Amino acid sequence: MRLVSRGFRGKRVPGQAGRLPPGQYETRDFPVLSAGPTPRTPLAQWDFTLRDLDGRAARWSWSEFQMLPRVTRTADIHCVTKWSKFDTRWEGVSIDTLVGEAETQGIVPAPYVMAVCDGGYTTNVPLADLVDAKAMIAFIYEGSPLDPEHGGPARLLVPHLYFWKSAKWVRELRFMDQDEAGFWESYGYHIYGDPWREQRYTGDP
Ligand SMILES: Nc1nc2c(c(=O)[nH]1)N[C@H]1C(S)=C(S)[C@@H](COP(=O)(O)O)O[C@H]1N2
Ligand SMILES: [Mo]
Repeated sequence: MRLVSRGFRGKRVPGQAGRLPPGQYETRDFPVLSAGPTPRTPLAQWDFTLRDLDGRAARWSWSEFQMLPRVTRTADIHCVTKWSKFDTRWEGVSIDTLVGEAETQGIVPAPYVMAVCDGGYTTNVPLADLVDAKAMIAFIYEGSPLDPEHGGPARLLVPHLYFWKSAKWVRELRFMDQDEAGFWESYGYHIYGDPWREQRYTGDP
């Protein structure tokens, strides 16, 4: 009995119960999952755009982007290939800040967003899932500039949805009046992707 109970204790960390969404396992690694080669855009050519339905754009160069207020956040991330990683620490610019700044420039938000990346990857997220401190454009991971393999110089971080929504090398958020499928969503992945409801594939509840 003692061995069994010791083994049981070894696998269970107090306070971690309920942190793992259904069907997921915990990993300490940080796997790299990319649908294509890692783009390498020099920072001097990097900019970030928020575009509304009329095509009006708010744009920040890398140095302008660096001057925006920053947020830090520790979050658990959940990949649809079933790994989850706890307590990842990120720093970046909150989407609230970007939308707020864009609105002062006359950009009109819309209820859906397509994230568009260097290399052509796209993913769709409702605006409501990006605001109220739910998401950021992250460029620092665990205190260091984000590795290119993990989306550096900057990636979208939306940790409450499956990690494919956290678009690496993101360059633009484009407002849409209706939800549209991005890259993986058009190949059969769920249009929304809530890990707690296990929305992995099209047709999952
Ligand atoms: N631009 C871009 N973003 C992307 C991907 C990609 O292929 N291209 N893969 C997505 C998927 S499926 C996952 S699980 C995560 C993986 O991020 P990581 O490589 O930092 O672990 O990035 C997401 N963002
Ligand atoms: Mo993924």
